[in-house]
Amino acid sequence: MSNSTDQSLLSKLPSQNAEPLWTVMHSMVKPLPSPRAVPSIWRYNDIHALLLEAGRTGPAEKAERRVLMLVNPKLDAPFTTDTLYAGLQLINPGEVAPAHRHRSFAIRFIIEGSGAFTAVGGNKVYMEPGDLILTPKWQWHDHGHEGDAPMIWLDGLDLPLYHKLPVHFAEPYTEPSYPSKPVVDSPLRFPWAQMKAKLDASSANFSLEEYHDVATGGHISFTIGAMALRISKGSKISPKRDTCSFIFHVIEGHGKTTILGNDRSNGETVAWSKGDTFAVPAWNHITHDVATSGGDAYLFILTDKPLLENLDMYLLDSTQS
Ligand code: 1HN
Repeated sequence: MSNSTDQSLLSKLPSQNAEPLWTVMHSMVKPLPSPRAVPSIWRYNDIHALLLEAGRTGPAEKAERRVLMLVNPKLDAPFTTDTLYAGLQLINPGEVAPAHRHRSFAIRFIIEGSGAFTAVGGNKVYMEPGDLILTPKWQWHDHGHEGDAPMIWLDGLDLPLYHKLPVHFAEPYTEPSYPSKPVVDSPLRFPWAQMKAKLDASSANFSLEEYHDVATGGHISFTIGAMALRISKGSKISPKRDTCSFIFHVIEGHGKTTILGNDRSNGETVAWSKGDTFAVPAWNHITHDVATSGGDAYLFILTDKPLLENLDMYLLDSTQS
């Protein structure tokens, strides 16, 4: 087609709400996975101080949830990675974070404090540091605190997905708390002692365990998965890259992670210690390196692997040596 015929054709398209694919094909269909998120770390020391400051200014119900969102520097809230949201939430003794339910799936990984509970679907589950607690979609949930010091946890949700799939919504409950009864063993609570024992049962230089849905034995949700990783002191591990993005939260220990982009050129090394949270976008090469001094490192990991598997978009880079 000559240039002038092309121009003539192009000029007729807008009125038909049509556009040529051939001028944009290469930017629309990229040669490699192309996450928009970049590697990023949120240091607990810094965010913790800001969260405590937020905790000194007014009750939780004022703002519904007292959360500092961990926002990827290349994206807007609620994107921590392209698919995952994380935030740090604080509740003070005596406060109630009022009951609501939403179409997104949520997890909480407890960082510090004691005496607070989350009530999910009528079951009141007390939270202890290291616990993973699930809030399946559309379950009424509220948080309360019967202890005497601020309680802090990491929230993880699949919220970013619903920017491109805008069918997500939330409903408030008519009362601040949904009627609930305390439960000791909940299928929604995964105590740290149990997970740590599984990780420690291996004598290899690392061990990785997924949290499984108690009823199905599969992933904890259709969208979000959770794992825990132990890396022995003095060990360096380089898992193969895949199409998943990850949020790592340091439970114990210290080390550093090198995160390299598609072509291994735009690398970044983040040094981490207890309480820090860092984001790794899809298709990045990573190496975790745990110092010889100190103990083994324990990391909690949030991933979008279930989502990618359900979409048949999970791919492991088999070319990596
Ligand atoms: C939510 O319901 C909670 O229940 C925390 O604690 C964070 C972020 C976005 C949407 C809903 C909670 C949230 C959230």
